[in-house]
Amino acid sequence: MKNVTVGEFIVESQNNFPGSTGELSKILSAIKLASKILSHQINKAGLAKEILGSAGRENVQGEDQQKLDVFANDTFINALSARGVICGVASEENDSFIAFNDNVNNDAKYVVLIDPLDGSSNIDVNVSVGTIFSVYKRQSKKGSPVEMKDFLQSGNNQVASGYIIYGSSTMLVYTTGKGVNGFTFDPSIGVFFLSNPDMKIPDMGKIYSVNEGNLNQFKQPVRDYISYCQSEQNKSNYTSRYIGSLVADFHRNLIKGGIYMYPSNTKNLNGKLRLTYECAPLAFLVEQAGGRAISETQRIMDIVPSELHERVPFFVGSKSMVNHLEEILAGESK
Ligand code: AHM
Ligand code: MG
Repeated sequence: MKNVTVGEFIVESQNNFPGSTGELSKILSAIKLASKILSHQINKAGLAKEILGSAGRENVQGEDQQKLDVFANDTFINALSARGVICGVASEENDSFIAFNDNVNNDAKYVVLIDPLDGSSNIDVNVSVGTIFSVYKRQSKKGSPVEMKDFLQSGNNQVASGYIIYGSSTMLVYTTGKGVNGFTFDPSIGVFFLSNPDMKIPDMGKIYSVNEGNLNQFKQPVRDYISYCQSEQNKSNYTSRYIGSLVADFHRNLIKGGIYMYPSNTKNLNGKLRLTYECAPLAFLVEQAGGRAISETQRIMDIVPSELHERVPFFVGSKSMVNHLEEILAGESK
C-alpha cells in the first residue's frame, strides 16, 4: 500500500472541496503537531517523574488536575492559537472559553472544543489515554470577539471531529463528515501514516463496556440490558471490556464492534461525560462510521448544550446494539 501521510491526506481532501480556504486543514495540522508533542511526553512519563502526578489544583468540575492535563491543555491551546486559524477554544480543563482576540485570529471563522487529555487518571499506571476534539463554524460575526453561543451549538453543526489515542501506538482518527480515517504515528520519523482508511464500525458486536461497579445505581432499563448481555442464553454472544479510558474503550469498540455506556446513576443524574468535549465529537465520528450515539432519550447530535461543561448519559457504538438498548430504554423490549 502506498504510504500516505496525514499531511498529504489533508491536502488531498481539501482539493476535493473547490473554494476551500485551507483553514480547516491548518486546524487539523495544529492538532497533529500538538498530539506529537504530547505523545512524546506520555511515552516517557514513566521515566520523567516530574511530569507524573497531581498538579495540586482542581479543574472547574472539581476534579484533581494532573500535571499532564495542564501540559496537554497548554500544548493544544498554544498550537491552535499560533496558527491564527481559530477565533477561540473551549477546553474541559478551563472554566470558560478562551477568545483569541488578536488581529490574526479574530478574522477566523472556526472555534475548537477539546478534551486535551481524557482518562488522565490512567497515566500513572501506563494505561491508554486520549485527546478528543471538535471544530465548529462560529455563529457570531467574523471580526467581532467570539461569544458563548459559538461554543453551544448542536453536534449537527460540527465541521470536523476526532480523537488521538496514546496507546500501544499513537493514532489520530478523524472525520470531516465524509467518512472516518485513522492514521498511525511512526515515532522513528515523526509522521502519521494512513493505516485505517474509511473505518466502519461492525453493525453488531460482542462487547459491552460499562463501569459495572455502578450497576446498582443505574436505572432499571440499563440494568435490564446488562442482564440481557450476561444471561445464560447470551453468554457466548456478549463479553465485557472496560478500560475506563473513554477514547480507548471507544476505539476498541469502533474496530471490533460493541457498545460503550456511561448511564446516569443515582449520584450523577446526567452521568459523568461531557456533551461538548466528549460525547458530541464521538457521536459525529461514530455516525460517520455507520454507528449510533444516544442519551437516555435522544440522539446525541441533536442536543443543543445549555452550558459548556454540561454532562449527559452516553450510549455509543454498533448500530444494532444501540437500537436494542434504545428499545429497552423506551420500554418497548426486554
Ligand atoms: P476525565 O475527562 O476526567 O478523564 O473523565 C472521563 C473518563 C473517561 O475516559 C472514562 O470513560 C470515564 O471517565 C471513566 O469513569 P469511571 O471511572 O466512573 O468509570
Ligand atoms: Mg474527559
